[in-house]
Amino acid sequence: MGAEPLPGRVVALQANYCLVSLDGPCEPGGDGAESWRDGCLLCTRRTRLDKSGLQVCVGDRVTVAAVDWRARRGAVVGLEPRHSLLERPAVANVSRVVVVVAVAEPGLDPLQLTRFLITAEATGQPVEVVLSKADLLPAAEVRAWCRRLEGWGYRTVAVSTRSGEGLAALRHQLAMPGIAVLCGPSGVGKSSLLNALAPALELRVAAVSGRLRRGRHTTRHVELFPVAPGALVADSPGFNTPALPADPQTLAAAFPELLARLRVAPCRFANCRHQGDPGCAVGDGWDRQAIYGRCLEEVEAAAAARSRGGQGRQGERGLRQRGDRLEPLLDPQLRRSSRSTRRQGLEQDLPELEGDLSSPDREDSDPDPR
Ligand SMILES: Nc1nc2c(ncn2[C@@H]2O[C@H](COP(=O)(O)OP(=O)(O)OP(=O)(O)O)[C@@H](O)[C@H]2O)c(=O)[nH]1
Ligand SMILES: [Mg+2]
Ligand SMILES: [Zn+2]
Repeated sequence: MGAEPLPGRVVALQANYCLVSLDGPCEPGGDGAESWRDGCLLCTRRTRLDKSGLQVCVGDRVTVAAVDWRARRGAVVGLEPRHSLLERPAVANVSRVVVVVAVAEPGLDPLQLTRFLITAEATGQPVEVVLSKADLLPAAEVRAWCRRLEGWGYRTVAVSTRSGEGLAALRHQLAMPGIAVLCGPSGVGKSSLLNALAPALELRVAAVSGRLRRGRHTTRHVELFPVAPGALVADSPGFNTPALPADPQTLAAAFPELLARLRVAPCRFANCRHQGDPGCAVGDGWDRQAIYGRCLEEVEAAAAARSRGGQGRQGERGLRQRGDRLEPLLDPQLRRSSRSTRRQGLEQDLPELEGDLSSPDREDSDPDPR
């Protein structure tokens, strides 16, 4: 006690605690997930840290004080700036995002894959695709998928934990220093892949179910595991419908094949929708044009709804109904939120902290299943 705070990394969040791996040599996947967790410190987050508005996320670099070595407890007292952030699943300081989709069971939906890729692109880090369950489709069809996704601009590797195909290439990719996140729909085999690469981890997996062969939300929280010296991989809970960005420019920036065409020549109009507009440099007939169009419509509809919402408040002439009386509507910044609203806000900001290892958090329960 009283010693210099020790640097480390948050590897999982559990209720109001976080699991921190202190800096130093860590054994890559050596003795399994349990012993890797046992080597970490279960840390509280000091209120001072909370009051500063900073929220700890898996992947964050932190400092830990008040260490009780026997109980393997401590307190997070400092949070270092992040160099990148994947919003969902929430992981800080990611070095690459690996979007995993199955070629079958559940079937590959190019729109859903695109939504995962858009979230991944927002990190500004390299994005790769893993086509899992390659054993479930004829090799020629798997190759066709790979070529298609490479045409979108993504390095793609087909893998199967059943046949072993592609596992050596994936191991090589994940062994690069930094944090790689495996994300994608439930049931595509993310945890199975980690088990195949590091069998000692013994992560929980479960068979897909139902007519659509969907996953069962088996993984309940994000957790980092060492797979090679300096290399951590995050397993994450699958979900179905990643959110889209708020504005069309950010959306366009998430389509590498569109950006590649714009680099050759710009469109005539700065606000070009790239949907057959006059003077569009992107042109027609690109593979994801229709998918881009659907995403764009959704982004535009959400923006229009937001601006209508603003007008709506003005239309109420500054009054709102409260029970059976009208009261003045305050500027949202001045309004004091009710206790329950404040709590909801906290839950939204800290989805992981509300769950624990035994109860599902927001990450795994999809609000609008498809
Ligand atoms: N045919 C086939 N099945 C696989 C393969 N890899 C995993 N599976 C099966 O797919 C099912 C789902 O695997 P999980 O690893 O639990 O999937 P997940 O992506 O981690 O799912 P969540 O944790 O729910 O997000 C299990 O029954 C696995 O045995 C594969 O390469 N081929
Ligand atoms: Mg899983
Ligand atoms: Zn254009």
